[in-house]
Amino acid sequence: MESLINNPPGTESMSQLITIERHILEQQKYFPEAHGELTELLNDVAFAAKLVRREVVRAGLVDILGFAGSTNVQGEEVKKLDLFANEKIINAIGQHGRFAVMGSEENEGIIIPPKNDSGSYVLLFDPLDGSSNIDVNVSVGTIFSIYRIKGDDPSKASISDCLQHGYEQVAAGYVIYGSSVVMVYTTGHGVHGFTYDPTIGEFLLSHENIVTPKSGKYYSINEGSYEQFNEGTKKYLDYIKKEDPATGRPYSTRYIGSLVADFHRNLLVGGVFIYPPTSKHANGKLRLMYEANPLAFICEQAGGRATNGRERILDIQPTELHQRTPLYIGSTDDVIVAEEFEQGIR
Ligand code: AHM
Ligand code: MG
Repeated sequence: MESLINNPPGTESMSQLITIERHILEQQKYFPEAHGELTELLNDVAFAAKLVRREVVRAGLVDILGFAGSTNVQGEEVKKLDLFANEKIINAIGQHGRFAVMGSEENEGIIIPPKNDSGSYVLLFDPLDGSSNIDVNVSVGTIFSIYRIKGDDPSKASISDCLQHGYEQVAAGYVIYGSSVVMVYTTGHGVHGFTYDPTIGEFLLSHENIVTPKSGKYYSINEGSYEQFNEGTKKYLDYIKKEDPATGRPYSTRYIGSLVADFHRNLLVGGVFIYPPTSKHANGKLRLMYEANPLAFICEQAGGRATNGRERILDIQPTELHQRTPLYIGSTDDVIVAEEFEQGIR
């Protein structure tokens, strides 16, 4: 498939414009048993992302039209953006009957869509990640993960269909609402990124077959929590800041506090993102099913590595929907070094 990357804007011919819908359709050849369902449901996700985008780019207008939780000039209740995104995604995706069961970071239990008797897939998602950045015009994102249901009767789908290993994902992706809006996805055949063109309302292929560097120069961690880190993490932070030209140290800190944005940057230019165990949160803060698993699938597909400091994220046996996990993710060599400190090997 031809890529847009080398063409200055405006010089591309129509044959070079590859929409996400067309790209997803092309990927269908890898799933002959799926009869186009996976294609349709990935397209549903891309559509829901457009709805969320429409609202995210108007976020600052809440001040004019009414604060979240208040009533706007039309007399409607103004929803917090993350709750709005959650509702949009559930409605936009749930109505087609392609998913038998869904789970959202914003909902305590599983969501059974109204027409779920024909869907053979499970959708798990974080509708708007990076909550502390939502109201201050800093990038936020949507993360999603897709599995097949375990049995063959969608109407019997239950929480056990949601609690599958990360390696059982059939697709995963994220949308970053940043200086431009980008959707990245994998179906296990490479990682592909699409930039939203608001003039035509389409996601266009902009990053084909993303391969993450083996090592980078960034480390991303909330160092404000230093006192809560264990000895391994503290030693790692001392190490990564030490001058050593042979290993490219010191690394630079980059931490936005929006996982999707931090992950996306490191995926493209290399580096490591760490949310370690802390004295307050022994399993870190991030959620296995909504954040770690989908990003781990993408990262591995791009040639990177994702663990909890000891074990591969995709091999962790989930026991609950909102389970948390420490996360070490990014360029393989950088993640291995961070793990060695965590394990006390260094
Ligand atoms: P959220 O789901 O409430 O938005 O929390 C997840 C976010 C991630 O995007 C980010 O990596 C992390 O929380 C930042 O947490 P902290 O403020 O502890 O560094
Ligand atoms: Mg989140």
